Amino acid sequence: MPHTIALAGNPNSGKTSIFNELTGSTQYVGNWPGVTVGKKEGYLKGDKRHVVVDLPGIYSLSPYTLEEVVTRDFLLDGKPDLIINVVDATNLERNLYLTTQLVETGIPVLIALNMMDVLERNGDIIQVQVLSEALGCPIIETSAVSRAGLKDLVKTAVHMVDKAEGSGKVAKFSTPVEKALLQIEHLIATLVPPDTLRWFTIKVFEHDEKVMQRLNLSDQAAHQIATIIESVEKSMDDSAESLITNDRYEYLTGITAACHKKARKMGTLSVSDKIDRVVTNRWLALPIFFAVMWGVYFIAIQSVGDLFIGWIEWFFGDLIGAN
Ligand SMILES: Nc1nc2c(ncn2[C@@H]2O[C@H](COP(=O)(O)OP(=O)(O)O)[C@@H](O)[C@H]2O)c(=O)[nH]1
Ligand SMILES: [Mg+2]
Repeated sequence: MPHTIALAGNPNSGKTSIFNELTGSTQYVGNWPGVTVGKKEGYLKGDKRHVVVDLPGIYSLSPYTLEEVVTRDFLLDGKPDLIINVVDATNLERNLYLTTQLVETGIPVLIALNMMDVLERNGDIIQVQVLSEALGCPIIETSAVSRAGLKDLVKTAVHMVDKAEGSGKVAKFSTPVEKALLQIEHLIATLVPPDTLRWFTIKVFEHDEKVMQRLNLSDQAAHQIATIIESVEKSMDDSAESLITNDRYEYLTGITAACHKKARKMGTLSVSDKIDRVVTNRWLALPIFFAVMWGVYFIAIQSVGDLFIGWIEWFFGDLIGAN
């Protein structure tokens, strides 16, 4: 049986570009069972021991879109040996929001930090070692268009699959949320594989209907869980789902603040920033202001004004005066 490597990430992060480079002509294109979401599969080039699957692009593992459901069902039931999480380096925080959820599935995660060419062109810097340690996942910097880093990516992926290396570090939430998660964990621990327990626990806390159906809890357990969630929602005055979202972003902001330096050079300023720089310049601001005011006066009085006066004279003098 070949090992399975799943490519997961946000839409437009470069999954399909990387998939094409990894699999070459061995790819097979079909649909996921029962839905019209495209599925691409193929062997690693020259290596029939590893199958790569290109998963649909998603922002989160919630149950709201078909793509999210297809992806999470595949991760939980298809049991891939490794996830290559393709991360758009130019949109780090938003992409890592999904990464934290992939790590929770208990499947080992290798990050392909893609679009490095764009990041470098912008002059931004990501301290990859710091990020890798914070997430507990190996990171390979890649650029799918120039193929930079792809050989390293394959080598590391195969190594991780062979060694069956463990999963990354899970995000920590605020104390009241962690307390509730611990209580829920005890109630569902015997119902799910140990590796996936963190993921299921968070989903139960978020009232994820699909997960609740799947777990088929006893009435008593369901009631206990409802009470746990209600008590946190009441004390924190927020819904369980948004507590998780907010804590997740807070956790990520802490990580990215430590490893991501954004350049703000003249060459990378937006057009409106560039205009701002000129019109608010200490020496140029007043002359520009007077020039603009003179321009407005000139247009209003000289050209448009003359035109109006001409019309009025014609209307009263020629048209009415003639009668
Ligand atoms: N500059 C640059 N563009 C990339 C890179 N990877 C992918 N792209 C481009 O980004 C777009 C989205 O890529 P695609 O592979 O379709 O993303 P997917 O939605 O994750 O499958 C395409 O136009 C790619 O050519 C990269 O590393 N650098
Ligand atoms: Mg794609």
